[in-house]
Amino acid sequence: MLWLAAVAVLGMRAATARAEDGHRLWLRYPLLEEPWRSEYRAVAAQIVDCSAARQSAVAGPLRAAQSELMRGLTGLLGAAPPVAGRITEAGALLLGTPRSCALVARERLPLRALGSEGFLIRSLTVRGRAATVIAANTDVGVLYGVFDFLRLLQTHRPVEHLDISSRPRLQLRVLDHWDNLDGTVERGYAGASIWDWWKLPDYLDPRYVEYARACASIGINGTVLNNVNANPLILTRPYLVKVAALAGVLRPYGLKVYLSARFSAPIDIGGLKTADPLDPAVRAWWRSKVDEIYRLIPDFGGVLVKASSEGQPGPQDYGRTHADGANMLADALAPHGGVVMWRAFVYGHSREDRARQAYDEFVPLDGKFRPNVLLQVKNGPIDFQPREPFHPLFGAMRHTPVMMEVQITKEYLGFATHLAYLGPLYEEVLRSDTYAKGKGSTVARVIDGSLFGYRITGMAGVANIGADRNWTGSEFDQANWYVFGRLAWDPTLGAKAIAEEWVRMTFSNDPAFVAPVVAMMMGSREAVVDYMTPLGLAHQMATGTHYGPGPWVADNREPDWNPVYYNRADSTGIGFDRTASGSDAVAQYAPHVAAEFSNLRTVPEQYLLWFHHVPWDYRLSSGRTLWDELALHYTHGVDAVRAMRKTWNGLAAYVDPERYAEVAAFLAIQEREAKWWRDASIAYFQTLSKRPLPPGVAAPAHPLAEYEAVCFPSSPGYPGKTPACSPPNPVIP
Ligand code: GCV
Repeated sequence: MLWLAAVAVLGMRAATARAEDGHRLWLRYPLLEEPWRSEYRAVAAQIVDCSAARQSAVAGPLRAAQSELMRGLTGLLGAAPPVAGRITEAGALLLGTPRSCALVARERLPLRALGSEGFLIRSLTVRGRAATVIAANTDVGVLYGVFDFLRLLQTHRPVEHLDISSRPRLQLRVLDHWDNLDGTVERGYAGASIWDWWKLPDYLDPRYVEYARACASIGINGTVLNNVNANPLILTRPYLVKVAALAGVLRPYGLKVYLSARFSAPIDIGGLKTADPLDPAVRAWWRSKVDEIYRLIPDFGGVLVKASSEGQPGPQDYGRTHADGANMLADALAPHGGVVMWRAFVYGHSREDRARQAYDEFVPLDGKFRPNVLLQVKNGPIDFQPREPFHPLFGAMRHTPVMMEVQITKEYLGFATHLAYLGPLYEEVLRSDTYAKGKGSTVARVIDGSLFGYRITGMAGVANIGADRNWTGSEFDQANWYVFGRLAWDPTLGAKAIAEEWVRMTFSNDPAFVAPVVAMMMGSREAVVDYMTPLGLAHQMATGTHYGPGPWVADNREPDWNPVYYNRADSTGIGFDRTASGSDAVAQYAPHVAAEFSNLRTVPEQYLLWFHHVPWDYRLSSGRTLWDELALHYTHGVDAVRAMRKTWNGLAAYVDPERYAEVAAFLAIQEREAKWWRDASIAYFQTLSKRPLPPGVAAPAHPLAEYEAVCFPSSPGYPGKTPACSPPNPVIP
């Protein structure tokens, strides 16, 4: 009882003292206005701590659940509800599992179908009094149920007659941190890493608990702590002790810890001469390393591996296959219940078409992986572009669980300063139909296991989290963390509904604010597509930093690092021919999809230049030429950002000044950079198309040479790499 009271008092003080700097994410729990406060008070008049004598005293998910409920109710209702060991008044909140709470057990609730993480929230009468039960088979299920209940309150939903049951559709819902041991974050735009390796294990930053709460609130149940471009030192004893300390903090919130493993670790830190996966000494080394990890972290989740990819060591260095490499690690992890998430992001520079490579390498290996291996496949075949068609490996691996990797951090979508809500991007790929087993074979059904009967399922998001006060570098990027978790829990949820939840919890429930902001968010990703890479273009960003436009770049050593490799623009037209007359990458899709994408008349225009090299004068469905349409898309992108600014300018009354000002400033940056993208792209492509701009489209403000000369000496998210930049000229014309 004492700790509950203490949490309540602290929670109240905290709620009044802190400025709105975004730190509290969507878990702000501000005092509700009437009539909500009174209505909810009646339903949450008392917390019944029916397991007081046992579980709630022990640090674990049940205690976290009770503490969160108390924190939430204290903030939202303005006072801590009384806590008692039994029901003493109407409006009792009862939480627990049948094992932890006899009252829950007596209700004989239909919990079986909820599995080990699902929950049920039901309004019923217990001992003659109105009560709301938040029940699950496990303590962590109760924790998820509490967050869901608090979400209802935070978003002003009715709670008198609840009958909710929910279970995650995917088993592994993990954040992949590309965090380096020196505190930098690859492709991170929110400051330094939140993991303070220097002070661990002795000092446990309170941020770790806040991180765990935020993850649990959206159902994330795993975290890969270190960059896939992995430093082998993470697997040495001193670092494993630090990892174990972190695991101890995250465990009560249902978060399992995973590590990225460098394939050459047996050489780097093990003193062996080889990392050949078939070498008995190498296999023994990994077995003993994994045993050591599990002695320190008994619930360790497993490893993520980037191997034989982008210069990373891997099994191909020894003439072995990806399956040989993954299976070696899987064999070491299997006795402990750990998994291998083996990445399919592979490409070699000599290829005619990089988009083909992953499919070509992995499909022949389907069925050759151990049962505890998942293939982690990026949403599209190239690399987290503003828009890509779905990766052809979704639907092609019938016997190997495929999990999807999306990027939450916005490496290719304007870093932290561009407002781009990624819900529509994730939704687009999840709803894409692979036709692997006929119509309705969506990517969501591939990754939730229902299409091919995968035994393990999952989704990973490359985290956008850093040590900035607001966690993600901008207020609106918090929504991308949020939507990732919600869709990983249930890929059939809608991006728009999730945006609305987030806006209501993060900012305000006022309809005059919610409607325009949700509309702005829902259009924001398309705006980025338009001003950066419209009509199926991809990878037009400046090399290395991926900051700003570089469609003319052609001087990189490796062909597929050059934007010109992707746009293939010349005097005849623009676009990458991936049909049978070109690289034939389209043949990697199921016949129905391949036929649709191959045909110029049926390919969705949003993928036009991804699959086809199209003459400048080709007429699109609008009746306009490709050139005119391209110019209009770039211009629409800029106009859309202007409209977002206008919308936001009208909303100052609904937002605290701190967050209002930050968003306003970032939208101004975004408008300037959107215009830069538009002008630079049009200026370059016009040198090839040699066509006039259509009516209503302004000429670029400056000559092409000025855009080509822009060059940043450094940029966030690209640690330790010096961009090819001589002389530096960080002036956007
Ligand atoms: C972690 C892209 C990024 C790299 C990243 C890589 C990957 O190439 O630019 O920074 O490396 O993807 O996903 O492995």
